[in-house]
Amino acid sequence: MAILKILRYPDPRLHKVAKPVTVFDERLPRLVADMAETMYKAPGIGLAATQVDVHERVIVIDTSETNDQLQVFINPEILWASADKAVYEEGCLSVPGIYDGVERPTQVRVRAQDVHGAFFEIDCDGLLAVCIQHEMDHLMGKVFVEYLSPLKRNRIKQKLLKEERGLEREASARAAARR
Ligand code: QAP
Ligand code: CO
Repeated sequence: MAILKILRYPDPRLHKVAKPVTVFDERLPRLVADMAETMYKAPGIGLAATQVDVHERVIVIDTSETNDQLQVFINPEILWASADKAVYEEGCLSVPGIYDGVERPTQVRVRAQDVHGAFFEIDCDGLLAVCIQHEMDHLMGKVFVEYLSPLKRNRIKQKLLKEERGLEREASARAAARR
Protein backbone atom coordinates (compact mmCIF):
# COMPACT_ATOMS: atom_id res chain seq x y z
CA MET A 1 0.00 0.00 0.00
CA ALA A 2 1.05 3.58 -0.47
CA ILE A 3 0.09 7.12 0.44
CA LEU A 4 -0.68 9.00 -2.77
CA LYS A 5 -0.06 12.69 -3.41
CA ILE A 6 -3.29 14.72 -3.27
CA LEU A 7 -3.60 17.49 -5.87
CA ARG A 8 -4.29 20.92 -4.38
CA TYR A 9 -6.69 23.48 -5.81
CA PRO A 10 -6.15 25.33 -8.19
CA ASP A 11 -4.20 22.51 -9.90
CA PRO A 12 -5.66 22.30 -13.46
CA ARG A 13 -5.62 18.48 -13.30
CA LEU A 14 -8.53 18.71 -10.80
CA HIS A 15 -10.69 19.77 -13.77
CA LYS A 16 -10.07 16.68 -15.92
CA VAL A 17 -13.12 14.48 -16.55
CA ALA A 18 -12.65 10.89 -15.33
CA LYS A 19 -13.25 7.93 -17.66
CA PRO A 20 -15.36 4.88 -16.69
CA VAL A 21 -13.49 1.84 -15.41
CA THR A 22 -13.82 -0.93 -18.01
CA VAL A 23 -11.18 -3.43 -16.84
CA PHE A 24 -11.72 -4.99 -13.39
CA ASP A 25 -8.26 -6.52 -12.89
CA GLU A 26 -5.85 -6.73 -9.91
CA ARG A 27 -4.83 -3.10 -10.47
CA LEU A 28 -8.21 -1.82 -9.22
CA PRO A 29 -8.17 -3.22 -5.62
CA ARG A 30 -4.61 -1.88 -5.34
CA LEU A 31 -5.71 1.63 -6.40
CA VAL A 32 -8.69 1.44 -4.00
CA ALA A 33 -6.44 0.32 -1.10
CA ASP A 34 -3.99 3.17 -1.79
CA MET A 35 -6.82 5.71 -2.03
CA ALA A 36 -8.34 4.43 1.25
CA GLU A 37 -4.97 4.59 3.02
CA THR A 38 -4.46 8.14 1.68
CA MET A 39 -7.94 9.21 2.83
CA TYR A 40 -7.58 7.71 6.35
CA LYS A 41 -4.11 9.19 6.77
CA ALA A 42 -5.23 12.74 5.78
CA PRO A 43 -7.70 12.27 7.57
CA GLY A 44 -10.76 12.66 5.38
CA ILE A 45 -14.18 11.09 4.82
CA GLY A 46 -14.08 10.88 1.02
CA LEU A 47 -11.61 10.83 -1.86
CA ALA A 48 -12.09 10.70 -5.64
CA ALA A 49 -9.42 9.23 -7.95
CA THR A 50 -9.20 12.62 -9.71
CA GLN A 51 -7.68 14.06 -6.52
CA VAL A 52 -4.74 11.63 -6.75
CA ASP A 53 -4.30 12.35 -10.48
CA VAL A 54 -5.96 9.12 -11.64
CA HIS A 55 -8.71 10.09 -14.08
CA GLU A 56 -11.04 7.11 -13.71
CA ARG A 57 -14.46 6.87 -12.03
CA VAL A 58 -13.38 5.56 -8.60
CA ILE A 59 -14.46 6.91 -5.18
CA VAL A 60 -13.74 5.84 -1.60
CA ILE A 61 -15.86 7.09 1.32
CA ASP A 62 -15.97 6.39 5.05
CA THR A 63 -18.38 8.61 6.98
CA SER A 64 -18.36 6.38 10.10
CA GLU A 65 -17.12 7.66 13.47
CA THR A 66 -14.99 4.56 13.81
CA ASN A 67 -13.23 4.75 10.40
CA ASP A 68 -13.97 1.09 9.68
CA GLN A 69 -16.86 1.36 7.19
CA LEU A 70 -15.11 1.84 3.85
CA GLN A 71 -17.47 2.26 0.91
CA VAL A 72 -16.15 1.92 -2.64
CA PHE A 73 -17.98 3.24 -5.69
CA ILE A 74 -16.77 2.38 -9.19
CA ASN A 75 -18.59 4.09 -12.12
CA PRO A 76 -21.22 5.71 -9.84
CA GLU A 77 -24.41 7.14 -11.37
CA ILE A 78 -27.16 9.12 -9.66
CA LEU A 79 -30.48 7.36 -10.42
CA TRP A 80 -32.63 9.79 -8.45
CA ALA A 81 -32.16 12.94 -6.38
CA SER A 82 -34.70 14.42 -3.95
CA ALA A 83 -36.34 17.78 -4.67
CA ASP A 84 -35.59 18.57 -1.03
CA LYS A 85 -32.26 20.41 -0.69
CA ALA A 86 -30.10 21.55 2.21
CA VAL A 87 -26.91 23.53 2.76
CA TYR A 88 -24.01 21.66 4.33
CA GLU A 89 -20.64 23.10 5.37
CA GLU A 90 -18.23 21.24 3.04
CA GLY A 91 -14.48 20.90 2.98
CA CYS A 92 -12.10 19.06 0.65
CA LEU A 93 -8.70 17.41 0.95
CA SER A 94 -7.74 19.29 -2.25
CA VAL A 95 -8.75 22.64 -0.69
CA PRO A 96 -7.15 22.36 2.79
CA GLY A 97 -8.35 24.69 5.55
CA ILE A 98 -11.34 26.00 3.56
CA TYR A 99 -14.96 25.23 4.50
CA ASP A 100 -18.14 26.76 3.09
CA GLY A 101 -21.80 26.01 2.59
CA VAL A 102 -23.01 24.16 -0.52
CA GLU A 103 -26.66 23.42 -1.31
CA ARG A 104 -27.45 19.92 -2.63
CA PRO A 105 -30.33 17.41 -2.69
CA THR A 106 -30.63 15.77 0.75
CA GLN A 107 -31.24 12.25 -0.63
CA VAL A 108 -29.87 10.42 -3.67
CA ARG A 109 -30.14 6.89 -5.06
CA VAL A 110 -26.84 5.76 -6.56
CA ARG A 111 -25.97 2.82 -8.79
CA ALA A 112 -22.32 1.80 -8.85
CA GLN A 113 -20.03 -1.21 -9.22
CA ASP A 114 -17.80 -2.81 -6.59
CA VAL A 115 -14.12 -3.71 -7.15
CA HIS A 116 -15.19 -6.97 -8.82
CA GLY A 117 -17.53 -5.18 -11.24
CA ALA A 118 -20.79 -6.28 -9.56
CA PHE A 119 -23.53 -3.63 -9.68
CA PHE A 120 -25.28 -2.42 -6.53
CA GLU A 121 -27.74 0.33 -5.61
CA ILE A 122 -27.77 2.39 -2.45
CA ASP A 123 -30.08 5.06 -1.01
CA CYS A 124 -28.05 7.79 0.62
CA ASP A 125 -29.03 10.55 3.02
CA GLY A 126 -27.31 12.70 5.62
CA LEU A 127 -23.54 13.07 5.40
CA LEU A 128 -23.19 10.15 2.96
CA ALA A 129 -25.52 11.88 0.46
CA VAL A 130 -23.46 15.08 0.68
CA CYS A 131 -20.19 13.18 0.38
CA ILE A 132 -21.11 11.03 -2.63
CA GLN A 133 -22.34 14.09 -4.55
CA HIS A 134 -19.16 16.02 -3.63
CA GLU A 135 -16.95 13.13 -4.79
CA MET A 136 -18.95 12.56 -8.01
CA ASP A 137 -18.42 16.25 -8.82
CA HIS A 138 -14.64 15.59 -8.62
CA LEU A 139 -15.01 12.88 -11.29
CA MET A 140 -16.62 15.52 -13.54
CA GLY A 141 -13.71 17.90 -12.88
CA LYS A 142 -15.69 20.04 -10.44
CA VAL A 143 -14.38 21.27 -7.09
CA PHE A 144 -16.86 22.49 -4.40
CA VAL A 145 -15.44 26.06 -4.46
CA GLU A 146 -17.01 26.39 -7.94
CA TYR A 147 -20.41 26.62 -6.18
CA LEU A 148 -19.20 29.72 -4.31
CA SER A 149 -19.20 33.29 -5.63
CA PRO A 150 -16.33 34.27 -7.98
CA LEU A 151 -15.11 36.67 -5.28
CA LYS A 152 -14.85 33.92 -2.63
CA ARG A 153 -13.34 31.51 -5.14
CA ASN A 154 -10.62 33.98 -6.12
CA ARG A 155 -9.77 34.69 -2.48
CA ILE A 156 -9.45 30.95 -1.86
CA LYS A 157 -7.29 30.52 -4.98
CA GLN A 158 -4.92 33.33 -3.92
CA LYS A 159 -4.68 32.00 -0.35
CA LEU A 160 -3.82 28.47 -1.52
CA LEU A 161 -1.31 29.69 -4.13
CA LYS A 162 0.42 31.77 -1.44
CA GLU A 163 0.53 28.73 0.90
CA GLU A 164 1.91 26.63 -1.94
CA ARG A 165 4.78 29.11 -2.52
CA GLY A 166 5.54 28.85 1.23
CA LEU A 167 5.55 25.04 1.07
CA GLU A 168 7.89 25.08 -1.95
CA ARG A 169 10.32 27.40 -0.15
CA GLU A 170 10.36 25.06 2.87
CA ALA A 171 11.00 22.05 0.63
CA SER A 172 13.94 23.70 -1.16
CA ALA A 173 15.37 24.96 2.15
CA ARG A 174 15.28 21.37 3.46
CA ALA A 175 16.91 20.11 0.25
CA ALA A 176 19.66 22.75 0.57
CA ALA A 177 20.29 21.80 4.23
CA ARG A 178 20.84 18.15 3.21
CA ARG A 179 23.50 19.04 0.66
C1 QAP B 1 -15.81 15.75 1.19
O1 QAP B 1 -13.90 15.98 2.49
C2 QAP B 1 -16.90 16.22 2.11
O2 QAP B 1 -9.77 21.34 4.76
C3 QAP B 1 -14.70 15.01 1.90
O3 QAP B 1 -7.61 20.83 6.26
C4 QAP B 1 -16.66 17.20 3.05
O4 QAP B 1 -12.69 14.52 3.65
C5 QAP B 1 -18.13 15.69 2.03
C6 QAP B 1 -10.19 17.74 5.14
C7 QAP B 1 -17.67 17.61 3.90
C8 QAP B 1 -19.13 16.10 2.88
C9 QAP B 1 -18.92 17.05 3.81
C10 QAP B 1 -10.40 19.04 4.74
C11 QAP B 1 -9.07 17.48 5.91
C12 QAP B 1 -11.07 16.64 4.71
C13 QAP B 1 -9.55 20.06 5.13
C14 QAP B 1 -12.90 15.66 3.35
C15 QAP B 1 -8.43 19.79 5.91
C16 QAP B 1 -8.20 18.49 6.31
C17 QAP B 1 -12.08 16.79 3.82
CO1 CO C 1 -13.18 17.04 -2.39
